[in-house]
Amino acid sequence: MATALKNLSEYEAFELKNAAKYRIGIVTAEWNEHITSALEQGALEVLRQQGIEAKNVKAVSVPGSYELPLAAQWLHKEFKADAVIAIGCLIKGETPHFEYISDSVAHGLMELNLKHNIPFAFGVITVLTEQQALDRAGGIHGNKGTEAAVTVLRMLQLKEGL
Ligand code: RBF
Repeated sequence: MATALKNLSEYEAFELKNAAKYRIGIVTAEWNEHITSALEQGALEVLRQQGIEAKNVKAVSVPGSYELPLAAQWLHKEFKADAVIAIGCLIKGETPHFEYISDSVAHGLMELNLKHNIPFAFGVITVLTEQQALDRAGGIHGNKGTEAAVTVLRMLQLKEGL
């Protein structure tokens, strides 16, 4: 499956079987939109390759990463998503805001995983520079949106196999 470096961006499609039946939500933050749209495209591409029909995928956007957990919960409750991919890009600035938002989103999404017993992927990149973000949005470190989509499908299959 993954390389020695656990880069799921180059996953082998055949290892994800019978994914077509799932309903998947994607919520993408608009801050650093040039990065988050590339991550979203990476996630959508995985779902398409896995044969998930467009009617079973709901992609919505929110203003910023801080809004991701609530909208992710709505995708589960209103759209009946079996799993949700939350996508955002936090670039560290000069104030502690970055830490507050990163912590809140990470904890908020983890809480949703355990509260609803389904995968809510942390497709949020938290970086120091824009270049680090570009490197992870289809650059030298792969596409973390692709990896988040592979992750939720793998988690759904893991649960099904238990
Ligand atoms: N949202 C992001 O998704 N990425 C950021 O890098 C980001 N930086 C922010 C920096 C400051 C100083 C503020 C006030 C907000 C920032 N936000 C960012 C927006 C945040 O996630 C949220 O949308 C707003 O705080 C409104 O709840």
